[in-house]
Amino acid sequence: MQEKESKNTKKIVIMGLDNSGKTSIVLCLKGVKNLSSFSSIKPTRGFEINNFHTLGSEFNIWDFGGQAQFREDYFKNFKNHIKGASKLIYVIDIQDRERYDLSLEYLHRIIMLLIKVKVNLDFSLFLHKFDPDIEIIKNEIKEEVIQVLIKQIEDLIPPDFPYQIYKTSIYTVFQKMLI
Ligand SMILES: Nc1nc2c(ncn2[C@@H]2O[C@H](COP(=O)(O)OP(=O)(O)OP(=O)(O)O)[C@@H](O)[C@H]2O)c(=O)[nH]1
Ligand SMILES: [Mg+2]
Repeated sequence: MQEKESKNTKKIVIMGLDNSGKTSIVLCLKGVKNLSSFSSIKPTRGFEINNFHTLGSEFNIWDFGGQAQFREDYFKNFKNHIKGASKLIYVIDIQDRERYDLSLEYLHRIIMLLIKVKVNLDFSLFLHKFDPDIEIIKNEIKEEVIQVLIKQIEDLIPPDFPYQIYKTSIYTVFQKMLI
């Protein structure tokens, strides 16, 4: 889809590892409610721009597919990709414990580049797939696990870099719990 040029358009960038749920989040933000749209999502190849109108504003969401083959490319042209963005959402799949370290490494690279190119944007971290009853269904994802992850995030982000962390899930369409 083409990027719409407008003064009132807000550009939002969404990044994170493959399968973390970025495209599903974009569908939620667009107000898609029918479940079949969610089950037919395919891995995003490269980046896709979604335009939509909500709450009296026009949004362009740049959804950066997270597969390894694409991640390197984004860093080569990072400044252009984030140019004009007012918000960056970084998504971590909390159900994918084996890849927490890889996701934190990707997060760290993004933050270091944001600092280097001196862009001023609102940075949000979504601890995603935080489904209702997660502790019961996924026995291994206990609150301590999340607290350790949050501590690791806090340790890798420089203290003067502002950000917010939210717990999110598409099953609570679409709930953000500020921690
Ligand atoms: N349990 C659970 N699954 C989710 C949630 N959000 C997304 N998923 C599932 O996670 C899988 C990957 O979702 P996508 O939205 O395609 O992930 P992505 O981050 O866009 O992946 P790439 O395009 O490869 O970068 C799909 O099977 C979704 O149904 C959630 O909140 N909870
Ligand atoms: Mg995707």
